Amino acid sequence: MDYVKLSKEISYALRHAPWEYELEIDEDGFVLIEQLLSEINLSNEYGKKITKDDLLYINSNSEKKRWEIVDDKIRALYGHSFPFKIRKVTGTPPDILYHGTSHKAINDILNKGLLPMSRQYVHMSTTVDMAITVGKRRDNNPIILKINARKAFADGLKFYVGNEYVWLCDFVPPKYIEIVEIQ
Ligand code: HQG
Repeated sequence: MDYVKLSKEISYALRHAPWEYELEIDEDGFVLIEQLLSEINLSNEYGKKITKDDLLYINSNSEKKRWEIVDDKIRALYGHSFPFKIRKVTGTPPDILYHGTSHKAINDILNKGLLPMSRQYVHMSTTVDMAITVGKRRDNNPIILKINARKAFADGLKFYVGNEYVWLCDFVPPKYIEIVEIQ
């Protein structure tokens, strides 16, 4: 059973293309597990019928908590790109957040700020290590940015809760961003 492949397919459906799976998605990003599974199981791609237990297994064994499963519903906690912007809960962020990015993007980010690009929100990490992991998806030697979330929040910027390690913003202006020198 290829759980990595299944995990990617579920995240793809919940974050990027609910319509491809004929999912009704509510404004908080939730869909009915039954609806999702009946679409996933149409293809028989995984050699067995996928059940809610498979989703619970993936979510509890992943180092990143990508989804939230509540009763008969599931949603992605971050990463969305479809045009209808889902409602996220605002919160008080940690004083400092981090963002791992590429050498290619750094000048634009320092000039224009962090933009959501193809996603609904800008994603930030609570730890340098996680920001390094995120940044390595785009650059072998990523640049790590430190976000002065305390100041930005005090100035009225909204922060939204992703999960324990991920915070979201609509946009982060350059004045709250500085490069972290990694030893
Ligand atoms: C960059 C994955 C130019 C930004 C990850 C990033 C994360 C700019 C890229 C989550 C820019 C967007 C999200 C600007 C930002 N000019 N480039 N003004 N502002 N950028 O993938 O944060 O494993 O949409 O630095 O691990 O990299 O899938 O966002 O390089 O948690 O669960 O534009 O997705 O999670 O890239 O990653 P992304 P991200 P999963």
